[in-house]
Amino acid sequence: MKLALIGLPKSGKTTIFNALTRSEHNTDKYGQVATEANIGVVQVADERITRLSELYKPKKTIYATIEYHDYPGIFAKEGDTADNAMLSEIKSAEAFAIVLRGFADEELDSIYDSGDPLAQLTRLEEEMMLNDLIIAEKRLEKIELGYKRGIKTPAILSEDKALHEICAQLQNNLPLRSLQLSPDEEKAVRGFQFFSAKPLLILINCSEDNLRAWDEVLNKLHDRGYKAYTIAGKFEEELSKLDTEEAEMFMADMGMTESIRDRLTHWSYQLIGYISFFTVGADEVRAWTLESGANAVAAAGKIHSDLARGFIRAECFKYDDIMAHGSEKILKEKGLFKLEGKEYVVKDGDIISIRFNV
Ligand SMILES: Nc1nc2c(ncn2[C@@H]2O[C@H](COP(=O)(O)OP(=O)(O)O)[C@@H](O)[C@H]2O)c(=O)[nH]1
Ligand SMILES: [Mg+2]
Repeated sequence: MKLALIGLPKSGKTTIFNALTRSEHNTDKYGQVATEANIGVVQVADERITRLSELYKPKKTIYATIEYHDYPGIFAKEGDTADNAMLSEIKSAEAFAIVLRGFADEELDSIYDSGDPLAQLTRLEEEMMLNDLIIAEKRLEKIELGYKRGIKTPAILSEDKALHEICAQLQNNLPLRSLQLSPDEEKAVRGFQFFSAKPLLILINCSEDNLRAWDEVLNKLHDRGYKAYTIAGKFEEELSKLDTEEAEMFMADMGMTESIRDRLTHWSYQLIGYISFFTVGADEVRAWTLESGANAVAAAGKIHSDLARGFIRAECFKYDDIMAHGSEKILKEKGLFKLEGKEYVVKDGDIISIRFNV
């Protein structure tokens, strides 16, 4: 999964990125605004993979990963046009974590308007919607020109219809996230990767000693349909530099039960609606991510497109069952080893082997 950290300059994106990836990128308050993204890959801690690996003793054990992209601040000032190449790179992420500055800093207030996270969010959302609107309108103009030259296919008509709905939504100041398109329309405009259609995680970056002070703001955000959380970026960055035992002591003091890595993993899986399924064997025990509700063919496609194309059946058993009984042989005897067809909806914790023929 690719998750983009975005927000206004100096909101604490790199600080949080450092905490997540245990790196030491520059977070100097007076430093130049970065021009390139920092990229880091974080393993998704999953005890089930650890235990499956103990059972199967494979040559390789592969956890799922999240790729974090820490982008330079965008939309700092009204009418600010960020570099288009960077914007399209940002939009290729599966979801955004928007970092809002909640920590007090008068200097930053004076440069970037306001320390009010809700105001920051509004400005980011407005800029994203404006960006989407410009792209949609430009495309509509091109489609019109095409009509004059006789280019009118069913796909273009779907796109045209979708883009009109999209423009209407944006002109009403509503993000595309809340617009329901038909499957055909959705497909026709998928390639645009509209900003305001992406799943959003809101992180209010604040001081570790007033996390609760944000409850009311969080409630407001939840009421408006956002998934929003507080994060003490600087504190987390310092924690990430300690050894495990020391870090756990500090976390216990703060009543924190999970590391920032694990929290962000859960939040982003929840946000996108991801589940995990596993493949096991003597060569490799591996975790895969799948959209909740997806079927066995989609799962096969995650592993390799050949497996989806030549799909015959999925051999399937449950993580809990293999842990309870200890061997696939016993699962077969007990009828817990199933053969599933294309339409089978894969569940979190399924262990799958694809039979295929290409
Ligand atoms: N007090 C406080 N300062 C922070 C926090 N997070 C970041 N900062 C400071 O804010 C400035 C900008 O942080 P940085 O992570 O570089 O922001 P970015 O531009 O969004 O990547 C740096 O001086 C950080 O030390 C925080 O949680 N509390
Ligand atoms: Mg930065």
